[in-house]
Parts: sequence; structure tokens; C-alpha cells
Amino acid sequence: MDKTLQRSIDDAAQQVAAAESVAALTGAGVSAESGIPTFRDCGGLWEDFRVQDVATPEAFQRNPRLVWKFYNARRTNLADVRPNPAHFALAEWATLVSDFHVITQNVDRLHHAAGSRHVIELHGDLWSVRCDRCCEVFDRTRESLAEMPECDRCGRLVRPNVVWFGEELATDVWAAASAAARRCECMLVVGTSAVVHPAAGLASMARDAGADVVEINLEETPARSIANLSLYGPAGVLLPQLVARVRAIRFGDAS
Ligand code: BV8
Ligand code: ZN
Repeated sequence: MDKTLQRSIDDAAQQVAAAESVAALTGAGVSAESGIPTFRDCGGLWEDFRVQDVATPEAFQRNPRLVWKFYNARRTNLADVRPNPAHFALAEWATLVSDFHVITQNVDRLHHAAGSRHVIELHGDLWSVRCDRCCEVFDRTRESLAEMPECDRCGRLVRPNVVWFGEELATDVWAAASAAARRCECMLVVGTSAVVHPAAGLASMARDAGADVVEINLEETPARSIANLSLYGPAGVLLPQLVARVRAIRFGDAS
């Protein structure tokens, strides 16, 4: 790792090591090193599918078969996917402080698989389905779904239990995410293009409440203007280094 980046990691660790309340806002980039395509990078999901065809309620009304093809393919691709060092580093950071929340836009549940205990899923998850008539959520973890699954109770076509564009986030989820953003002394903004709202607004919420905001990404994003620290490189490389420095500063061996 080049000396400049190493120094930036050391500086960032010095600045955030004292934070007892930490929140990590994560996006698809934190799962990239697990082999999951992001949305907006080259080779991303939005290259093969248009948002308006597979990620809106109107799309589901118009062509549920295409929407389920999109989501079933993502579920299938997740079957053998494991968390990467970025996920594990966030789970480790939570053992160093008294309050750590992961606020994720991701639906892959890799933060849970890495051992993170306080995970707020802003946009739902790929593993459960929802019947809009019964308002019931059914866990379909690891099952390969019938092409278009139906409700156990009423037999109606069910939908992926995710938040689509044009849909509100669940009130309780948004309340928990906003509270974590306002409470934290440090917010890590990891692997997100910071263009999807209201999720992206959580970084400003944290900064306005006095938190240090650390952007961790391969490249600059709109979060750069909000962050007071930016680290550019793969999250799976940077986060383990950052956590190791924070641990050393908090528990000795701050050589
Ligand atoms: C809503 C579904 C009220 C699940 C998703 C305010 C301003 C502008 C627009 C709006 C606004 N308020 C509302 C909107 C409209 C819209 C929106 O934000 N549009 C944008 C795109 C213009 N928002 C909504 O509709 C939201 N609802 O606000 O309700 C309302 C109601 C009606 C009308 C208006 C408002 C609902 C948004 C939720 C949409 N659902 N997902 C799924 O299928 O997965 S969002 C989708 O994008 C995913 O959840 C994804 O996580 C999210 C954000 O993308 P990223 O995670 O950031 O991924 P991306 O590929 O973009 O970027 C990856 C990043 O990682 C890159 O920066 C890359 O450099 C980096 N990276 C890559 N590899 C690595 C890495 N970094 C580090 N290490 C690596 N190795
Ligand atoms: Zn039903």
C-alpha cells in the first residue's frame, strides 16, 4: 500500500478512534469484493436491466415475470457468495465500541453473515417475499423460488420484499436509521454512489449532528462534499487496515 494512503488511514484512525457511537452507511460497493455486481459501475446491474423495467411498483404491475426474473437471478447468484473482509471489518469494529449500527442499502444480508448484529436494511432484503394483500412477509431464505411465487395464505402473486423506486421506506426502518445517524460521532460512508435518496441524506444528517464523516470508496462521490475524511481504495483492503489502527489506538500498541 502506498505511503500516502497508509498515512491517510493513520490520520483517519486517529480522528475516529475515540468515537463510542459509530454508524456505517453501506452500498453495493461493500459487497463488490464478494463478487456481487454493483448497480452503476461498469458491468453493473443497471447495464442489463432498466430501473423502470424491474425496480418500480409499476414495473411489477406491468410485467411481474421480468421483475421476478431479475430478482430470482440475484438470489441465485447469492447462493455461494460469502462476506468479504470489508463486511468482517465492520463486524469487528462493533466489538470495539459501545454503539455500532450498519445502515445498509444492500439486500444481500452479507453484513448479517459476517456477524454484524445491528443492521438496518433500508431497502429490504432478497430473501423474503411480501404479499401486498395479506401484508404478510414470508421468509424464503435460500429457497429457489418458483418462477413467480404465490402467497401461502391467499394464493396471490407475491413480490420481492424490497423498496422500489417511488416507494417510501418503511417508517420504523427510516426512524431507526435517522436516529443512528443523528446519534453517531462517526459515520463511515462505504461503497455507495450516494445518489439514491433518502439513504444518501443520512450522511448529511450525521455531519449536521456533529459527526465525523469518512467516505470509503474507489472514487469520489457526492458524499465527498459532506465527508471530512475520504479514503480511496477497495473497502475490503481499507476497512481492515482502519479497524486494526482503531483497535491499536483504543487498546494500546498505538505504535
Ligand atoms: C422515496 C431496491 C419517497 C432493492 C433500491 C431526492 C433527490 C433525488 C431523488 C429522489 C429524492 N427523493 C426520492 C427520490 C427518488 C428516488 C431516487 O433516489 N432516485 C435517484 C436515483 C435519482 N428515491 C426513491 O424512490 C426512494 N423512495 O424516496 O420515497 C418518494 C416516493 C415517491 C416519489 C418520490 C419520493 C426509494 C429508493 C430505493 C430504491 N431501491 N434498491 C434492490 O433491488 O437492490 S436502490 C438501489 O440503489 C440499491 O438499494 C442500491 O444499494 C442503491 C444505491 O446504489 P449503491 O448501493 O450506491 O450502488 P452503486 O452501484 O450506485 O454504487 C456502488 C459504489 O461502490 C460506487 O460508488 C463504486 O465506486 C463503489 N465501489 C465499487 N466497488 C468498491 C466500491 N467502493 C469500495 N470498495 C469497492 N471494492
Ligand atoms: Zn396473501
